[in-house]
Amino acid sequence: MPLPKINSSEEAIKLEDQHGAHNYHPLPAVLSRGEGVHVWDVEGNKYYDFLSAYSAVNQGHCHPKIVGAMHEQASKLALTSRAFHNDVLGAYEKYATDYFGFDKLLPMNTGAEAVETAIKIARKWAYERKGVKETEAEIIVCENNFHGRTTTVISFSNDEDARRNFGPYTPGFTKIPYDDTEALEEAIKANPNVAGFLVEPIQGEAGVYVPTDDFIQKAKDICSKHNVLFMADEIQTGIGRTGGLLAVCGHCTCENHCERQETYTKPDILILGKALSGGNYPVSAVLADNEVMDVIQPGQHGSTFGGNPVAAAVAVAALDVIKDEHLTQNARRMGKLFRRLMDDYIRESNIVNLVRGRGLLNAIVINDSPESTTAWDICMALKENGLLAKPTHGNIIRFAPPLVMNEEQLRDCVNIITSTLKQFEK
Ligand code: IF1
Repeated sequence: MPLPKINSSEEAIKLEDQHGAHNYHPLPAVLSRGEGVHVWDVEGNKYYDFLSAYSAVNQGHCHPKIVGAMHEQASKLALTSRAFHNDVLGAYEKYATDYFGFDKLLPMNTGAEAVETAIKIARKWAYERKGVKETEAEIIVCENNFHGRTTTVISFSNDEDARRNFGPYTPGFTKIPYDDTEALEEAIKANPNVAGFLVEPIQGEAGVYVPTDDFIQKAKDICSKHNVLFMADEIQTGIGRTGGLLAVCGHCTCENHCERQETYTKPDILILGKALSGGNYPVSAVLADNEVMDVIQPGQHGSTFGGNPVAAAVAVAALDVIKDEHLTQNARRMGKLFRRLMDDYIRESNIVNLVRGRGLLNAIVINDSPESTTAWDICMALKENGLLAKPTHGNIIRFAPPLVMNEEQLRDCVNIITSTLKQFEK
C-alpha cells in the first residue's frame, strides 16, 4: 500500500495523536524535508534547525556524502547479523579506533544500548580484573544525568517523569552531585566495589550545564588513582558538537585528533551515538583499550543490527565529513560568536538571564519561573519566525544547530532569536 499523501500539518498531527503512543509533546512543526542547516514543513515553510535532532545531525541534513554512502551500501548488502562477517565492519572499526585513539570498538545502534553496553563492560571488568565479588559492583553516576531510557538506565535517573512507575529498579548505582570531585573521591573511598564513574562531560538534558574547567581531568585522575573506570557518555557532546572532537578534549585547539593535546582527558570507556551517523541511521559505539574491552568474549554481548554494513559505511562517511569540512573548528568559532552576540543582547534584556555552553551546544536561561510556559511560548514564536528550538527543563532553551552553519547564517539566526525575545521583554 502506498502511504497516503499528507496535505497539512494538522492532518499529520491528528494521525499521530490517534494512532501513536503519547510519549512525546512535540512542537507542532511537521517536517518533510531537510538540507544542511534547514528543514521544511509540509506547508513548505523553511526553518533553521536549532536542535539537530538533539545533536545527531551535526553534519547537516541529508549530507550528500553520507546519504551516498548509505544508499550505495544499502543497495549492496544491508544486514548479515554477526553470525557471519561482512566486508565493511572491520574497515570501519579500524577507521574509528584510529580516529578516536582506542584499541577496540563495540558497535551498537542506539545511545541507550551503548550506555548499557558500557555498564556491562565495567561490571565484568570489576569482577574479572579488579577482583570485586560478583553482583557487588557499583557504578557512580551524577545527579540530573541523562543516559537514555532503558530500564537500567532510568533506574539511576532522578527525573521523576523518566522513572516513576517503571520499577523495580536495577541496583548498583550511586549518585553524586555533578561537577563535584570531592564527592566523587568520597564515594569511591567509601566503597571498594566501585567499577566505574559514568559521566556526561557537559550535561545536555539538565540544561547544557558546563562543569568547572578542570572537572573532567580531576575526575579522571581520581578514577585512575583508585582503579575505577572513567566512562564518558559523549553521545550528545561528542563528534565536533562542543568545539573539540570530543568534549573531553577541553579547550584544545588541534585540528581533530585531540589526544595529542595536553588538555585531552582520555576516558577508559568512550560512549558515542547520534552524530556518529550524522543522524542518518541509528549507530552507536563503545570504545576502549584491550585491557577493558577484552573482558567481553563471544556470546556475552551483541545485537542483530549492531555493526551492520550500512551502519559501518554511514559512520565512516559521517566521521570523514567532520574532518574534511573542519566542523569541529567551525563549531568552536560559531559557538564563540553565538555566545558573544547573545551576551550583547542579554546585557540590555530582562527576559534572558544568561547564555552558556561550549561550541554549538548552548542554552539560554529565561528570566521566569521553571513552571511558567514562557520558554515554550518563545519556541512557538521562534517557529513563527523561521527557527526551530526546544525548551528543556522549564525555562531553558537549548540551541544546537548543525555544525555546517556559516557566519552569515548564524548572524541571521541570532537576529531571529533576539527579535523574537524582544517580543517577550517585560
Ligand atoms: C529522547 C534529552 C538530549 C543522551 C546522552 C544517552 C542518550 C542521550 C547524553 C540516549 C539521548 C536524547 C534522547 C531524546 C532526547 C535527547 C535528549 F533531552 F532527552 F536529554 F539530547 F538532550 N546519553 N538524548 O543525550 O541515546 O538511546 O536516545 O539514542 O527523546 O529521549 P538514544
